[in-house]
Amino acid sequence: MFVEENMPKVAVIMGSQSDWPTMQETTNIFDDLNIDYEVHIVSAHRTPERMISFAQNARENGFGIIIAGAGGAAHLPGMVAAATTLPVIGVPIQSKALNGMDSLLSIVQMPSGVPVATVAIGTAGAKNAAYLAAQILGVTDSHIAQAITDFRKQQADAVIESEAHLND
Ligand code: RP5
Repeated sequence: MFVEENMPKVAVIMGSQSDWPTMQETTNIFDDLNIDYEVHIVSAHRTPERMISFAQNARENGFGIIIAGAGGAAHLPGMVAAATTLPVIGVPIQSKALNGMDSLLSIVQMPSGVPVATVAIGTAGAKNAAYLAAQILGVTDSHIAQAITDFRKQQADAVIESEAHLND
């Protein structure tokens, strides 16, 4: 894997092991793009001290961006954002009871001054969290910027290809 010198890692954190099937969509993309990351389970409600400690030490531990997935009363992304000035991307997990609307509203409606970049509910959001983080890193890392450009081209080509099959 090519990792640029001093390139910050991305933290992929989630409130519960049950969030992992969704958040694995994020790490799959980082694997494809050769982006360095760590995964941690950090619960806002069950391990609050661990959450604050993680957020407060994230920068000195080499992280540049935090992606936080949580469901239901999804307080993790907002509380982590409150305890760090690193950019935080929030992924609303698709909950069983309310289909993720609870997660979305818990994450998105932050008070001014403490932003969380909130993506879509569920797997689309988990994937877009990875692409958004990559695009942020791509501002200063030309290899990652090129990898995103290549991905966008493949994606566009796949659309054209899918249309061609309709006329077979
Ligand atoms: C949140 O509560 C987690 O992010 C998870 O989405 C939700 C349910 O957690 P479990 O009861 O499945 O551990 O903290």
